[in-house]
Parts: sequence; structure tokens; C-alpha cells
Amino acid sequence: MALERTYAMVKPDGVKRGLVGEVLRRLEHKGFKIVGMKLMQIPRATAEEHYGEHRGKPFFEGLVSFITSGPVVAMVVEGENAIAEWRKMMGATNPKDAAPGTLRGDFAATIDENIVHGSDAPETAEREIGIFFKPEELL
Ligand code: YYY
Ligand code: MG
Repeated sequence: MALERTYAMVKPDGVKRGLVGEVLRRLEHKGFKIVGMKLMQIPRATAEEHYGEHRGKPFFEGLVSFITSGPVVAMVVEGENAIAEWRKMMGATNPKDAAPGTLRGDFAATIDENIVHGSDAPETAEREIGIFFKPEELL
């Protein structure tokens, strides 16, 4: 077991649909600690950096437009195996494959609007946390 930090985000569709409380409820009930949190509208350049690994893919433009289309809730979440555990709680990227009981399985219908984001590896978590938070913003 390892105490980890991960970058978690409620995407614009989740905020618009009033699912911020539901996401926070699940994270808190699981025992994770919120060590950073802010409501923000992501600038285009930041979105392109965050999703840099997907640059050039057919869905990249749509993804950047979507993630900058409205406010998101950006969070840093801390806990045992937080990176993999949060990915489990989110469910598969395509909600059609996401199991019931996961956020995407319970609340999302299509891959382009799948409610939440979570880092996929320790290096990714460190990179993404650094994009969205200054060290002094983590409490
Ligand atoms: O990490 P995760 O969000 O589960 O999936 P990624 O493969 O990193 O893709 C990021 C994001 O891009 C995904 O949440 C939805 C969107 N996307 C898409 O719209 N269409 C695809 N075929 C693949 C991904
Ligand atoms: Mg990803």
C-alpha cells in the first residue's frame, strides 16, 4: 500500500448536471482526503497541455472544446492507492463499458461527456497536479 495523491476533476458536464456533491460524497465516504480544490474555467492552453498525450487524435479538438466549455471542479485527492482507487470509482472511459456502481456507469452515457477525470499513473498525477495547483494551494 502506498499513500498517493491524484488529480481528480469533475468535468463541465458533471458540474452542469449538479453532480459535484455526489462525486465529493463518494470520495469522502471512501475515506479520501481532499487536499486541494477549486472551481475554475480551464484556459485553452492549459487544456491542451493537460490532454497533451491525445494531441493529433481524432477526438482531441472536441475534447479540448468540451473541457473548456464551462467550469470544472479541480481537486487533489490523497489516500492509499488513490490513483488506481479513484480510477476504479470513476469506471471505464467509455460509459457503455463502465460497471454499475462507478460514477461513469451510474451517471454517464457517452464517451465524450463522462463526468470525471483521474490521473492514470504516478508520473501523470504529479504532472497534472502541477498543471492545476501551486504547491501552496495544497493543504
Ligand atoms: O483517462 P480517461 O479519461 O479515462 O481516458 P483517456 O483515454 O485518457 O481519454 C481522455 C478523454 O478523452 C476521455 O475521458 C474522453 C475523451 N475521449 C473521447 O472523447 N473519445 C475517445 N475515443 C477517447 C477518449
Ligand atoms: Mg486519461
